[in-house]
Amino acid sequence: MSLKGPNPQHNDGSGLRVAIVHARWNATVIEPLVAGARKKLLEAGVKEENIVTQSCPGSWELPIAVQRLISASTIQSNATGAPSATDLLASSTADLSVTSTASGPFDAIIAVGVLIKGETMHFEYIAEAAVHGLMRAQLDTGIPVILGILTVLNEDQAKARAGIDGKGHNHGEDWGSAAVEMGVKRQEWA
Ligand code: DLZ
Repeated sequence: MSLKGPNPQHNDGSGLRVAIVHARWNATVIEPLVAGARKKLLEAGVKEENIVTQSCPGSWELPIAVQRLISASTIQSNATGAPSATDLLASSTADLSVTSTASGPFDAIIAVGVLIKGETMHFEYIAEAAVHGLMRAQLDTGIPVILGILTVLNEDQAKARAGIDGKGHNHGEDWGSAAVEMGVKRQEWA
């Protein structure tokens, strides 16, 4: 057992539906993080068609994207003929890249963003607001939202936390495992 890290448990994700919502800022770091999360979802048995991936401009937009995605998927699962999560998001959030059209409520959502500290106060404002917004989204809806926002001082730290160039550890993998565990627990605790 390691001193640091989540010490992941094995959970069966075959009955889960999971969304990954990622910001497009710092895309070279975002891409391996999303890939790491997807890898762990698939390894746990989550079906390809039950993984929905969406994007939004930056980390600031993650809370509203997560909230709309949850809300749209719940509406979709409650009303026959209602618009799908994908339809609602496409009309409400800018430039979303849809990689799956599966429908139904989500058991967990992974919000992925990379904030790199610059010379302005943007970093602090966005980080605090996004983290609070994601906490609010999960407590308001009861759908676990996995905090996949890296807050780092420079690009080297960002790369190390995404496992780029074989250095460090890809934190996206931990987020995928956390989503499976919390998705299973959400179903057990329903
Ligand atoms: C504006 C901005 C800055 C300076 N830095 C980042 C960043 O490091 N990571 C990130 O995800 N987004 C950043 N953004 C964009 C904001 O999150 C947001 O998309 C814009 O302010 C538009 O609302």
